[in-house]
Amino acid sequence: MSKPKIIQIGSLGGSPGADNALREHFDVLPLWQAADRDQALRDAADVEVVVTSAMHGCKADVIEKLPNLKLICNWGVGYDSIDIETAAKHGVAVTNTPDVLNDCVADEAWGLIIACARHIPQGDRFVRDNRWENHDGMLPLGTRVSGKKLGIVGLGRIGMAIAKRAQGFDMQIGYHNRNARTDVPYTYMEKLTDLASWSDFLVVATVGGASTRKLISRDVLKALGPTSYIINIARGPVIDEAAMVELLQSGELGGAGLDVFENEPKVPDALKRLENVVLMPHVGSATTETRQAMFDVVMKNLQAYFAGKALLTPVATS
Ligand code: 8YV
Repeated sequence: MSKPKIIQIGSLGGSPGADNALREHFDVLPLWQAADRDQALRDAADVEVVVTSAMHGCKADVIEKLPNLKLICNWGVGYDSIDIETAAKHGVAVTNTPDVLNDCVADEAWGLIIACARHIPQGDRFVRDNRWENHDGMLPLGTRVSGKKLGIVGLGRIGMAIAKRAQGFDMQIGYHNRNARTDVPYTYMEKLTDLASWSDFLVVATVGGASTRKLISRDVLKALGPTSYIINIARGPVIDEAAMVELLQSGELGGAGLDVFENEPKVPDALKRLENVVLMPHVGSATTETRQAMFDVVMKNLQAYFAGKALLTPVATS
């Protein structure tokens, strides 16, 4: 029996074995390897399914060239790099991988909070460089985390997992969403600047895309102030990155723990030169267990589609 055809926009190399598993079950057109991308898409006019990821996305140019496209399967929860409006216009369903990565992304947010406040990367370098052994100065004092105030921008599934962990640190929790939630005991703040000036640590856990672009503006960062930290595990463009760099340089913002950036994988050199930041290469979901779980969701959606069954995790496209 012939295998169903799919187009893969880019490698799912972040999930070991995923590319092979797709090839085992499907007749895969690896678009990133095509010498002539447009020709490859024209030749694939009968294909109904595209597999992609947050990094590779799926733009209108692909959607519009595939007249039989019915489904875009995203390996990742955030789908801001997929042109949802064009997909909806063409009746194309989109699936993502929610929930399975909440814990690991929340864990990484906490890693960044502690790493920033307690200078973990600097301490590691201090020991490796033999500065401790040589009595060469001291690591600067850190900032207490336990008992402090944690602000969460975007109290969704990942935001809730971050808040749950904060309870173990005896923290007060405030949050900002478009609307207050009625099912949580945390303090809602309608104005983002109010949440920022209240917070010791402000974690960004909101969706990406046009609706949240530069939501964390210069004013919000200034309200956070010189003794507080911004942590971002969501999407780079949610923060006004240029303003953040300036405020970190001038000391008007205390520090930053960043897993995501405006133009990945480019990270501004000015950020790399700063001591009060901890930088990670967009790896919130990057554990063996979670990456496998994400791929399992992709596979289940593909299998459901080709079996004519309901999709597991469809995204609302309109
Ligand atoms: C990426 C992510 O999928 O799920 C998301 O939205 O950002 C990540 O899990 C992963 O980093 C590969 O791009």
